[in-house]
Amino acid sequence: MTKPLNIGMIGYGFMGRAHSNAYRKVNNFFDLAYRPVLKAVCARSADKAKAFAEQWGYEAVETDWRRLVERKDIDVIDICTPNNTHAEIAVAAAAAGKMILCEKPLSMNGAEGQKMVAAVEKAKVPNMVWYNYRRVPAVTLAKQLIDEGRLGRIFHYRAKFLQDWTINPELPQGGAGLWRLDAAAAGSGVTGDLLAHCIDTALWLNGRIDSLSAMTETFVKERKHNLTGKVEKVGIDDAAAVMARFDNGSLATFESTRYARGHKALYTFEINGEHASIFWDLHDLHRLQYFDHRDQGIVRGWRSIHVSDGDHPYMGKWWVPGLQIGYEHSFVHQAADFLEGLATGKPAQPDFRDALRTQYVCDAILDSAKSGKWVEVAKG
Ligand code: SOE
Repeated sequence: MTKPLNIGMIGYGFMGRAHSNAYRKVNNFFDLAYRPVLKAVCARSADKAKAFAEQWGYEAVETDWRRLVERKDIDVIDICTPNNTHAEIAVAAAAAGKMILCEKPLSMNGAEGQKMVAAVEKAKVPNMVWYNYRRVPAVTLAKQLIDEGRLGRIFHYRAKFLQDWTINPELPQGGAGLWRLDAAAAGSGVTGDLLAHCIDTALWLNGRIDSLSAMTETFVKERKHNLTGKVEKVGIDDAAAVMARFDNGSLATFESTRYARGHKALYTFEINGEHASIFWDLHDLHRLQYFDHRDQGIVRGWRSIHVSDGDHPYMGKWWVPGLQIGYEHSFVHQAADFLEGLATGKPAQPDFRDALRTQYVCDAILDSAKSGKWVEVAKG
């Protein structure tokens, strides 16, 4: 018998769908002690909440997140709202004793993130941040290969996340769908939205980042604001380029932009070690490229590992060897790991404290870009 875990979802956008889909599928593929129940969805617009509830199978709707948080029949609050609302909701949910799953980035900045960490740790409620790319099987395999020591000493970490959807200067900022362009709602631009993914993966695979130097640029300086109807200054970073030093002595470069014409979501990373290198590309997400210098010379070369066999991470739970899965499954895996963590008492990562480390790196990037100086990353 699985134990029901009642979900209260706040928000109904892209991530509301990705998480709801994960809750619906997870028990079909993973044997778990807990089973998410889509109890209630909350949105300010009753019509939109109702339509979402109908489409995804939520039992009830709320239009005020405070009511949802106070409901006795809700076990987990899932925060899928714009970044500027994460902290207030999470602190209230923790005080009400709810488990919290929060969409990335954790918060607008490190200071806000600290309050969220303090709230969940004081309330001792399970918590997690949805950095889903860790759970793409090829990325999890990269972690396994690194942890097994196959790369040896690591020299370089190189990551990029490139998009092109904000090049049009007529695109407004603010409101549903476009809050990512509004600094008041998002906190930052590509740094918190895209680089945060690269940083989360990097910290997981290669450890702490000690210091960095960054530049950012806002290419379109003014955009009409959807909420005020006026042309307003754009406060987000449209592009960021970062040089960083890891605690293990390796060097990194990170780049992110929404102005790379032709790239829709090109997240790539390459890691070069003493013995071996790995490369991963979100557009080809089921493959891990691996080069091992210890191979016999005449056959040495880059191997393209199709991460779809039963002994690859997570893959034994899906179809048969050779048949691949995709983006949505990374959320199913993260939900499975969270539920597994509840059962075993070994919490799934990244929890709020772990995700705060990414926030500190984001803060350092924005500070360095502003000051033009090399900066130390806050420790935590
Ligand atoms: C932005 O376009 C975005 O949707 C991010 O917000 C997501 O976190 C990323 O995974 C894909 O791109």
